[in-house]
Amino acid sequence: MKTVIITGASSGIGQAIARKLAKDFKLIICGRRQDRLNELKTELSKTTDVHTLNFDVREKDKVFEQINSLPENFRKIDVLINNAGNAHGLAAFQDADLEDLEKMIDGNVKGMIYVSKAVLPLMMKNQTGHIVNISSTAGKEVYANGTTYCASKYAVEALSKGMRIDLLPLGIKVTNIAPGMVETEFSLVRFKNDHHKAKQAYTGMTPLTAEDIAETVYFAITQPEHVQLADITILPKAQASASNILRKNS
Ligand code: 8X3
Repeated sequence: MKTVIITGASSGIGQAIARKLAKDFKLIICGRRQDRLNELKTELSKTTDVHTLNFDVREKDKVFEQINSLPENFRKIDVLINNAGNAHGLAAFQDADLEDLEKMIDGNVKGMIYVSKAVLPLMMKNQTGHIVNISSTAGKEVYANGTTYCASKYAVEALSKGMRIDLLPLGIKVTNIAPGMVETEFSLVRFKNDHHKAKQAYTGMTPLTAEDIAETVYFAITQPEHVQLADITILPKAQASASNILRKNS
């Protein structure tokens, strides 16, 4: 049975991916919140072997230490799902909090680099493997008040393309998945726990769910060995671009 490592698995899209993959894969679930990882492990252990790793992708040393400490039966990694990432604040560049901007570069870009660099030696030995990077439509199109979130996701797009080129001789596939609006804790984090603002983001329209993205990830990683889905953009029916959203009664 193949082994998949998923970052940001303690909630949202990462958690939905773990649930979706449990019937066919062994899982290494990584996240910042050990209590949530434990709950998920208890749930999914009924179906498959699960190992938890507790780190924030921004903590370089911890990322390497934890991944290097994987037990022997979890060290042959077949699939890496780089899912961890967040938006912090939605503000004009001149007004945005510098710490928020740093958090997005540190987590969404540097975190993805750390995890990939830590996992790759475990994958490279096999001459096969698959990396799935969760990007965003914010990596395709810049929108007002989103400068640095968009910059971080543009970087994810570049990392996906660059990894696909560099990992070609190693037999490792790279898939970039760019979702539009997905209702998870994403907006709650972006709006700093303001439930009203978070809810407003999806008013009058039906956003994607974390499960929709999990289905897409499952599809991408269960293709025949010779098939490499390079880039998938997934939108809700009611969204055509960052600013073209069809809302009822608007
Ligand atoms: C999340 C999608 O539209 O909020 O990555 O940038 S959006």
